[in-house]
Amino acid sequence: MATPLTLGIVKPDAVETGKAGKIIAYLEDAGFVLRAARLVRLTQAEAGAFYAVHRERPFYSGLVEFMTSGPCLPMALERADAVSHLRAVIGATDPAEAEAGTIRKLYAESKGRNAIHASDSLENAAREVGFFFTEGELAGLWGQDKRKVTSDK
Ligand code: FUP
Repeated sequence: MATPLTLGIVKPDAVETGKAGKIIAYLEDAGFVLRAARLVRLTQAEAGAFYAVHRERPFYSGLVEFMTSGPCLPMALERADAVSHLRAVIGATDPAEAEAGTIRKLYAESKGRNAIHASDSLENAAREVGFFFTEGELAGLWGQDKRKVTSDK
């Protein structure tokens, strides 16, 4: 069975303040392999569609505005238990409530500008990885040489 993928996004606040490299290093140290990644500037339509599940929430328009305010870095991340493990290492939505040592505690500014997105279920991970990356990219970047993933780095 294929090792599971999840979607992480280094959000515009973290890219703008030069924390993208630190966040990628954190993720690699936590055992994630970058299967695909790209710096993108989301349009209003793209950010709105990505976060459509939140469209009735009061923070939705601010969220879309923030996510389109500068480049962000979507990443297809591979690891055993990828979805649950990425959720664990990013920490709570609000960095004030995030556990010490989590990405949001280390790098997020606020609940709205919180450095990183992570898919919250296997179903959403599949949808969100597909939102940014094609099957061809995911397979073709690594080809036959894709190194084995270790789960407990
Ligand atoms: P999370 O899964 O931790 O990213 O949190 P949610 O899916 O609940 O929310 C998605 C994004 O909406 C958060 F990352 C930040 C933003 N948000 C707010 O700005 N205010 C809120 O009260 C809740 C979420």
